Amino acid sequence: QTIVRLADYRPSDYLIDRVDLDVRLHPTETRITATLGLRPNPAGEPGAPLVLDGDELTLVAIALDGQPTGPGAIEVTPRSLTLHQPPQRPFVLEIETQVNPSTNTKLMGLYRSNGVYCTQCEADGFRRITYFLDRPDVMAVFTTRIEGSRAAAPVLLGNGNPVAQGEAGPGRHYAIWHDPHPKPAYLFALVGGRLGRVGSRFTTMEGRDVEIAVYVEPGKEGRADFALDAVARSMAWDERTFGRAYDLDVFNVVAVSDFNMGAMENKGLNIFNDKYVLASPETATDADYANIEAIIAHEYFHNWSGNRVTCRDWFQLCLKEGLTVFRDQEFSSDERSRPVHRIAEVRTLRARQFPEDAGPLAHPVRPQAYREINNFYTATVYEKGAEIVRMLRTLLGPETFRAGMDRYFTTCDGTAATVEDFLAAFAAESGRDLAAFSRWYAQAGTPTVAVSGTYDAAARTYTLTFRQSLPVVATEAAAGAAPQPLAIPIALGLVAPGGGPVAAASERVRDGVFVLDRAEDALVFTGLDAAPVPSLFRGFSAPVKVEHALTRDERLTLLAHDRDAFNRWQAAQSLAMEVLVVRARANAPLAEEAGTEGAGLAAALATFLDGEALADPAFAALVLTLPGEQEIAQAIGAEIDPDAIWRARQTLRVQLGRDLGPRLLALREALVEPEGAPFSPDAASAGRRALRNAALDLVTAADPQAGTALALGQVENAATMTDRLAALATLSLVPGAAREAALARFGETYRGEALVLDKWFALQAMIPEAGTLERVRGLMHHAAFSLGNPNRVRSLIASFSLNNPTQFHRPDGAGYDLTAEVVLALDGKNPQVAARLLTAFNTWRMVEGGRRLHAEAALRRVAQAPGLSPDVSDIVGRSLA
Ligand code: HT7
Ligand code: ZN
Repeated sequence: QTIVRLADYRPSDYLIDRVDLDVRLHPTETRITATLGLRPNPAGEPGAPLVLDGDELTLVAIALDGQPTGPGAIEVTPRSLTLHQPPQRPFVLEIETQVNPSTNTKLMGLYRSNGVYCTQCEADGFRRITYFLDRPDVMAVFTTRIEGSRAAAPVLLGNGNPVAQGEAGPGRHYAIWHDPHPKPAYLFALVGGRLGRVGSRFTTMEGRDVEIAVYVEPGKEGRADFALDAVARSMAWDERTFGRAYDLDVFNVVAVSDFNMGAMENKGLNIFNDKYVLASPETATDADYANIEAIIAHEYFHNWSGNRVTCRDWFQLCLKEGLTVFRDQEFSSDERSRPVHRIAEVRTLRARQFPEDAGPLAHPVRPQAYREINNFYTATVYEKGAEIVRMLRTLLGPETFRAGMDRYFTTCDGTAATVEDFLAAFAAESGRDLAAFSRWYAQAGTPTVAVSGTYDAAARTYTLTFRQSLPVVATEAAAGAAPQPLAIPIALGLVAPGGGPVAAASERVRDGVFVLDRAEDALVFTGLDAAPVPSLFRGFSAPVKVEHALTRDERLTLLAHDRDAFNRWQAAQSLAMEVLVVRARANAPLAEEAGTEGAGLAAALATFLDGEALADPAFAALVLTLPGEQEIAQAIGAEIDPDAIWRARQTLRVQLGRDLGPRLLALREALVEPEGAPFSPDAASAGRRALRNAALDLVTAADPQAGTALALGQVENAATMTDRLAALATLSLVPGAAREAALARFGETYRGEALVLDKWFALQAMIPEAGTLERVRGLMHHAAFSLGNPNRVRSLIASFSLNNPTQFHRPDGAGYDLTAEVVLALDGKNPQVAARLLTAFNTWRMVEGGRRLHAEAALRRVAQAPGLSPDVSDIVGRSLA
């Protein structure tokens, strides 16, 4: 397996300006004729051979400028087609290939999902359709003729605008699509199948009348309306917020049930995992609605951040993904509740990206080397990449940031850009030197900022000292070079001990932001009559770990009085974390109370709930949610015992449930939806459901019997899938006949609903009990389960391996064995999904010795298996390095 290095980038020797594709769809023998308009690249090496990429293709015919190629002129290997002496002027290559969409289980290139022909070309799937210069800096204007059976594929969709359609012989028809915007091959797509449609129109700010449509499995059109509406809202938001308008006459979204990721931003033809399109109150939870809205927005926003301005090479992936995640987060914050959304973002970052940054798969947001690019669609590139863009806005302020974005879009429109191009736009707009800031892209690992505060009563000053330390991370490209200080924006404020803001000044704080851009620095506030309570990293202004020894009272002050909602939530989390870490480190037994600290937290939460739970139920639900097991593990750092963590968390849940019980029950009553009230997936309604269900969960932890009765009633009578599933999840934690009967009934009720059964699989796979492993093995034989469908694998297996720490890390190693077994069974079918599952071992070096030995043995078994895919071989190699 070769290593690709950023430092080795050089432009392509040839360019492709125009591609005419003629695709004759057939279940097993699809023929593709590609007519490529090529020319030597002035920036390339003159006279170099033309090497086109290919993968699992059958070459049928090839012609150069209309003539057959002479003997020895071309050379075909399994992964390439080389033309040894290409003309040094513009020329045309016509290539006919054949592929089999029905046996394409990798779900890359052209494949069939439920009988629907569809494509996935990012990152390198187009080479599985035809031989091509399959790299993002080769951009062409595509015209696609798609021909198929009228019965099997009445709907034929391509990129761009439709230009013609008609008969193509007995029982066959065709459609021609033309995309005027030059694009890299990874943005190519086509769809052919029997599909239902919902549609609407949107008039852009430039006056373009756009036809929007969402295509789904026939009969499920009623579940596509929310997604359709989300498209129109996304279009309007991008115009309002970034001045970006849509640029084609049609925008199509197609939902398919077999998809390796969430969705794909193909130009004018977004293809989605149906999980992120289909929604009805009876089948989708509030979280599903929020995800659908966010992913629809994300893919739509790529039309500018990714498609109009694309990436020069795959090292620049964060340029489109980090920026687009930032844009979709902003959209969701505007459409929903900003603080609640920010907390959700940070929880994801801490649960997924921080562990990645601390483990063997750590890499910079812009990696410097890779073996398999498909393994770099990571939380680091996406989520930390988004945090970098957010920090840029915090550093520069919203106006300059917006001006920088405008400059970036304008100057880079139609190009394949780099991170340097992106930063240059902001440097030019702000006049700032962004050198220290740019290190965020290059240095892996989560920085720690240690803070201490001292009050000098005589001088009436308060001094905050900050010290940043950066982990030394050895990556594929570098053996762990000494990291350089980063520019870290610290949004901060001071709170008076009894609440209220403190009017103290420091000239180094501008618009509430102090920039720490050296290893150590101090900030002096003057004119203070008493020691304030510092509120630091407001809104989580930088993706760092903060070491700041606040007292319990100071944290309680922030929880009660800080004007920054994120830090109020953070204060409650920190109070809980202290209790959890102490108990887990001490390997404390399961108990009914977590000592005086636990009681103190319960008392603080009681005051908080009394004061404002009903004013903002979504926020209150988050305040009541304890840090997750992964996050507690990160806080402990080494020699982790996942069972001790679970016991610590469970003990605190029991105590909160007991101490807050009457309040929680009263809140449940107060938040009941009036009978017959119409369903709304909006943030306020979802927040009320979230608090009711958080209350149910804690009440049940403290009193399983009473909680079971409540939960059983809710499972039976719930009006929404949110409430039904939440009650079932609560029940799933109480062993016994009631749980088993409820699970069985749910499974039976939703027998024909694959996406609902996925929730049922996931919930069972996450039960923190020794019997879960056998339960999962049993469910692998369920009629609805299939290793061939990524959603099923993610629901059942990945939920177990990634979201059930006590059972994945079973002391006997059986959780590791199951995961390794599935990875190997899956690798031959779908290497991308297999490799992603294997990342569950990311934390293996952090667990205590006995488990560590088992994990290492399982990883070595995977490593030694014959015929591993590059995907799995890359992950296992880095995990063991
Ligand atoms: N840009 C898309 C990434 C993607 C993908 C990558 C590898 C293999 C399959 C894939 N499907 C989609 C999705 C996005 O981030 O918008
Ligand atoms: Zn994306």
